[in-house]
Amino acid sequence: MYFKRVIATAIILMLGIWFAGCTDSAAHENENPDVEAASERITVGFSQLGAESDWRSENTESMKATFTEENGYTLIFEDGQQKQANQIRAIRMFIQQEVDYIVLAPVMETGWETVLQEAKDAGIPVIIVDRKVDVSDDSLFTCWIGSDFELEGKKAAEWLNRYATAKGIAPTDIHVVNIQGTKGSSPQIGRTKGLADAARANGWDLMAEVPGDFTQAKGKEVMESLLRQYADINVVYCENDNEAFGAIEAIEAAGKKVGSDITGGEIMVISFDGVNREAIRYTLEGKITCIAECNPLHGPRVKAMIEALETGGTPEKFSYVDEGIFSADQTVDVLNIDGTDYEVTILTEESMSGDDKNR
Ligand code: GYE
Repeated sequence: MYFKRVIATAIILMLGIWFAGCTDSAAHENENPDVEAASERITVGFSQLGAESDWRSENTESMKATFTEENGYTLIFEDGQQKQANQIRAIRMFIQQEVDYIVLAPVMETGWETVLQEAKDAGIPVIIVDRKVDVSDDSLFTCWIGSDFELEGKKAAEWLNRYATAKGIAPTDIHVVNIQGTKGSSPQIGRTKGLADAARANGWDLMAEVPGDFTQAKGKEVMESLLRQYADINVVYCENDNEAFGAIEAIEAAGKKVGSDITGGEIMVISFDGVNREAIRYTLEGKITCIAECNPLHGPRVKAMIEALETGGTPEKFSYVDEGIFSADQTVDVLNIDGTDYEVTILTEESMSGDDKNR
């Protein structure tokens, strides 16, 4: 009996010591600064649409460089690989993980109602970045930051209009094809409209509009087939620089020349973005005649929105980034669009030398 009691007491004592050790180590864990910092960090789930272009790489980089642990964030990054279904899956995962904010760069405008409603029901604010979502109820997202894509398109088209007028080129002598971006995405919709409206207003021959998915490979493929179909193309309007790189390859492989002498047999390349060195180099060489800028550096802008929300503020529902237009050709120095003047930045070797940034 006694012996049994001694054993029981010993077991109880041992359990007691073990339990104390556990609580002790748990208490220590809470004192661990890393664990504490992690619980204080803001968790952001970012659904990026893919990695189709240089613009997209810069955009991803900007987000990753902003939402760092040093800045007080835990970033969960998901690449949608151009598929809306992947993005929807990522958002549902973020909801399950109970992130503090969801940031969505949507591949296309439509089809988001259900999943955004789910995020709203879970009480998670959603910030839309870059492209827009087309939803009937604006309360399904907190705010949006990006570019005015139609204005970009208007700038590029007005540049062509001013150039043609200055050179005495008749509108009917402009035979333009449009290599569009991803169908149904905001930049495609806006940039396509910018050109189509200008073609109608000015009387240009807009021969074809074909999607090139914002990639170099597709840009090349589309241009090859357009060159086979139409002999008199003298302007190609590419809805981003990567498509322009592909189109230039196709034009040169077909034995034709890219450049601004469109009544002398050259094919003028007009493009969008202007975010990497190659695009700027091509512009200085006259291979790309004009680029309407599209700025991808949204990380700090999204962070400012989150900071405002954290302190009880209300960011603007829609915030547009200011953007320019670049050319190495000096024919057009200013554009007027809807009553506002936009100066053309004339790129020169001198102005670009010593610029070791990506643009
Ligand atoms: O112009 C293009 C990219 O949505 C603004 O997507 C963005 C566009 C950009 O792939 O290069």
